[in-house]
Amino acid sequence: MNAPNAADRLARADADVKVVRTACPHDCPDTCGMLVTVKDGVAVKIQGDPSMPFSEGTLCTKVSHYLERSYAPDRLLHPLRRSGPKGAGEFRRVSWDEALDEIAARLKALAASPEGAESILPLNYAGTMGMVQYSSMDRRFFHRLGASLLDRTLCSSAGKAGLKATLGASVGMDPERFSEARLIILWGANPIVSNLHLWPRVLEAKRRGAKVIAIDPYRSLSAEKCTEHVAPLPGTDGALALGLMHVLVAEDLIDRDYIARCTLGFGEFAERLQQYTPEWAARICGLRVEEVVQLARDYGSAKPAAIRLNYGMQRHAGGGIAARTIACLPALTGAWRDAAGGILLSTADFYDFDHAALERPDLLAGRTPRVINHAAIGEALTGAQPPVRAVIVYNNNPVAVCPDAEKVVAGFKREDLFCVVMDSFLTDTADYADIVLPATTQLEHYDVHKSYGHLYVLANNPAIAPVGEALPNSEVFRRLAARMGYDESCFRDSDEDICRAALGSASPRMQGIAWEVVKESGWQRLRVDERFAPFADGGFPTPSGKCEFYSAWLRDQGFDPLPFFNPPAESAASSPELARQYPLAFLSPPARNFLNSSFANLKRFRDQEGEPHLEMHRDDADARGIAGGDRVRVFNERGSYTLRARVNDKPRRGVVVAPSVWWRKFSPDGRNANSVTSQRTADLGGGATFYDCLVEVEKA
Ligand SMILES: Nc1nc2c(c(=O)[nH]1)N[C@H]1C(S)=C(S)[C@@H](COP(=O)(O)OP(=O)(O)OC[C@H]3O[C@@H](n4cnc5c(=O)[nH]c(N)nc54)[C@H](O)[C@@H]3O)O[C@H]1N2
Ligand SMILES: Nc1nc2c(c(=O)[nH]1)N[C@H]1C(S)=C(S)[C@@H](COP(=O)(O)OP(=O)(O)OC[C@H]3O[C@@H](n4cnc5c(=O)[nH]c(N)nc54)[C@H](O)[C@@H]3O)O[C@H]1N2
Ligand SMILES: [Mo]
Repeated sequence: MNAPNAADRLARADADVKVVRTACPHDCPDTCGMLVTVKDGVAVKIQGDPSMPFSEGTLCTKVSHYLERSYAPDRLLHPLRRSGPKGAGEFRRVSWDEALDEIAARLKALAASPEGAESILPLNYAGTMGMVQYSSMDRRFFHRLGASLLDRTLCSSAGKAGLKATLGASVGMDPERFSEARLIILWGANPIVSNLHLWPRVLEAKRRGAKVIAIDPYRSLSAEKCTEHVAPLPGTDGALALGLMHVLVAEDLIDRDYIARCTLGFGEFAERLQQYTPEWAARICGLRVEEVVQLARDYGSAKPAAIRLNYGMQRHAGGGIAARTIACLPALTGAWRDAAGGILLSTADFYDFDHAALERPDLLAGRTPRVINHAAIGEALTGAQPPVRAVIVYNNNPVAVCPDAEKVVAGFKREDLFCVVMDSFLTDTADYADIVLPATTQLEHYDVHKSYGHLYVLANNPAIAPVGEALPNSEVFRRLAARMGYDESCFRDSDEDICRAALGSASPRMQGIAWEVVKESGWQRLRVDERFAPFADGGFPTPSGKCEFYSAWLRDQGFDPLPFFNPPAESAASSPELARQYPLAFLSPPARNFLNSSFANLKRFRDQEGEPHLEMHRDDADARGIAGGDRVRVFNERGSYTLRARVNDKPRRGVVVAPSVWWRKFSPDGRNANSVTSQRTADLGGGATFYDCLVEVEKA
């Protein structure tokens, strides 16, 4: 049990005041523990739970104002029915019964039609990452219905598949050990913005003398504060890793004992590496040869060395193989031997939550519905056969966040598409809905959370009653299931039943972690050592149990079983013709004051971000007659949008950066970064390739 903490002290001090243990629901590796103070049924204060070891009582700039989100003046309070043209955002109030009766009738009719239930598509992602509201009653409902399945590829699936090839699963080093590392590489990672609670650990390591190196085409807020910044061309990280490994082997900076005991395929791999000289890597990456060699020597000689890889680098056509290649590094040098060494992209697969109990895929009863890729939803909504006739959108704002937005909008505009959007706000997507259903925020429902950036299970207790007539996703699907006549008992589970089911696995790491306990304490660490060094002696979750330089899993899918360089689809080297027309690489990474498109509707956060802006290198701006403060138009064959130029030399030459994701309706010309991004998918996992995107920029 956790020691008595601020929650208990506060509660004792004032008997009328209740302090509720909650968890941050957002799609962020930090999954913070939070305390919400409630007075007379109103949440009056939100703070980090000081007892929670990873987030240590601090919240980010966004979630420290979460109460403003829950009580926002533009919260949706009632179900709505469309009264104007699609996209106009004109609605009239209806009752829950009216809304749900109509949805059930439409779904029943589609399921009974010749096209069947596959004409229905759930569109949901990670607006909340709690198991109850993200993947439980909803999945059961759609499995029972036999709807099309959604492949959720918007964020991490290429990198996940890359890790699976090399390490066996989405597993990595414990972020709490970063403070003890002697060298830290922030590889396509900007923790000050997107992984805030790792940052104090990076600073602590730096204070103790560690070198901290950022690898990023953009001098991000974090890169600015590192000891060194290496800025490769976007999408060339795999080549950089191969060049580093060439030097490590050539200069014998490798751990032969670890390699012999804990890795597979070193002989063939070492032979392959011979061709990837530092000269070759430097040419591909647009770096100096000395930069590559020095980085290899730094990495090979500092012990322990920790790599924080983030998902930015895998949003490219070659992103999956790149992540797989980079993940080979710590096994080559034996960095895994130490708890403060290794690589961290995700910790998600250390959690053995019972997903089958949550999602009940058995309700498909042998049916195998088609699978639709979330990253190519524009294509699916405009061209799939048989057509998609109905979409149920929740935890997702596809019109703002999916690539090739003009195609996405064309899909959502279809008069014959029945569209339901469940959200707390009238998003860019909700404007196209036939029926809008008001959703609870994290203060108003139960949930249980894992994390992809630490090793704790967290509970979320409801702090306040739902605002207006809002309902949790789970309750909406419970009520819809009843209307559809689904009588399996799982459709009557309460939210707490679902939390219990999530934690029901018998796996050793889940021992002693039970809903009744975590609900009281707010958090519990997985059953792993305090100084968790997961692969100190191998034991990787791969088929061989070793770190796989040679992957039979990739070979069986028709890929090269050894690491290789898979170039981006849009770059001067890989598509010179295209690059002559559109010479600038366009990156649209997370804005500090938004969480994907969440929070971007609230004035406080928009004010903090200023306005949609494009950061440019002076040479690129000069060549186009652009000065800081000018309105500029970013365009390519897919679309265009306008924003304000900031000439600051933070992106490397040839790269432009537009912090995202702004809502279209809060942008100058009603469009955003995704007007230019593409639906092309990555080499592995069907992943989205938001940052593999060439554009031209001109003065507007
Ligand atoms: N404040 C805030 N926090 C967030 C989010 C947010 O929107 N706002 N989003 C959350 C989500 S959904 C996710 S997935 C996570 C992680 O989100 P990520 O998208 O990984 O974001 P960052 O960690 O900011 O890393 C992005 C960095 O990668 C760089 N980059 C882009 N392309 C390349 C490349 O080819 N090579 C290299 N080396 N670097 C490249 C960008 O310039 C940027 O600085 O963050 C989460 N946290
Ligand atoms: N150009 C560009 N596009 C990107 C990215 C980028 O870096 N650049 N990043 C990509 C990445 S990494 C990701 S993860 C995706 C994220 O894409 P999404 O998962 O769609 O994330 P959000 O934009 O935050 O939208 C989530 C929506 O869910 C709603 N929501 C939150 N909680 C609940 C709930 O309990 N119930 C219901 N019904 N709704 C809820 C929120 O109000 C919000 O409108 O975007 C991707 N798109
Ligand atoms: Mo993401």
